[in-house]
Amino acid sequence: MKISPNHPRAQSLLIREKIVKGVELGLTSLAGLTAHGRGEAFDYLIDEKTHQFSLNAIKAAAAYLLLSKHPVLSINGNTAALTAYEFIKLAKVLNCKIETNLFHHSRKRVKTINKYLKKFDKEAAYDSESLPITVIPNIESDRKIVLKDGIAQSDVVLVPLEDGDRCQSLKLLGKKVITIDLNPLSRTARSATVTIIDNIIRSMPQLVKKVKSFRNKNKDELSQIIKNYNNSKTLNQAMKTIQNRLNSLKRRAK
Ligand code: PTJ
Repeated sequence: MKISPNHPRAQSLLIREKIVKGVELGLTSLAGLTAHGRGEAFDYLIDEKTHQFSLNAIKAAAAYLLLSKHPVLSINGNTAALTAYEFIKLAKVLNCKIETNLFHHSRKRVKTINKYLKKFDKEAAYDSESLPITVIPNIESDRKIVLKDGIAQSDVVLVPLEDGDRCQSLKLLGKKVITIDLNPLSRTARSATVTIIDNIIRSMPQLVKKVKSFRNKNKDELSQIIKNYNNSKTLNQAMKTIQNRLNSLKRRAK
């Protein structure tokens, strides 16, 4: 669909087109479209911008990723459609790999996503189809299937647009979990180590930039950034922002 740049919701419609394209390419599930709609609603509530609380979370996420001995970037159908290229860039800067892990699992979609990533960079993604797998406990969905040398071995995992139970299980396994989720009320947002409450379209490029700019910091400086970060505060600030926006919209409607 051709979207006029003069349309008042042009940016949002362009992002929507990326998700639709993701479905057409076989990257994104049909359920991914509704998940995107939920994200859009929350994006509207935070005024479709990156707030200071998200920038603080991005800083903490960059510090965790740089201090990690074995970071893994978990990609799904929605994140592949929206930010595959940023995933590749982040994997390159961190010298780590991307693991495809799906909620609505199908071997075909895993293959399609891996092939898509390999078009950008041959080395960026794990070869999920041929590597040994294992199962992480306490997860109902097929998200429990992970790579033995990938997520199973990781100490820090980036799991954006997650559905909830895997984040809690990964935490129970002692891993640090970084998520990007527009909904500060979601189970993932509430149980992650670091929650970036922002649209992945806006936050992934900023995360890549932050990791690049923090590369020269020493361990003590990175640890201090982590020490200064408080995820409950981030969630509360996001909810306060939503509350203020609703109040201001209410005043305008009078
Ligand atoms: O590709 P699959 O099979 O692994 O499935 C991926 C989805 C996203 C469909 C699956 O993980 C799922 O059902 O997720 P949920 O439970 O709908 O949660 C997704 C969360 O991401 C929700 O809290 C949304 O608000 C949020 N979200 C959606 N779009 C964006 C977003 N957050 C940031 N940026 C977005 N663009």
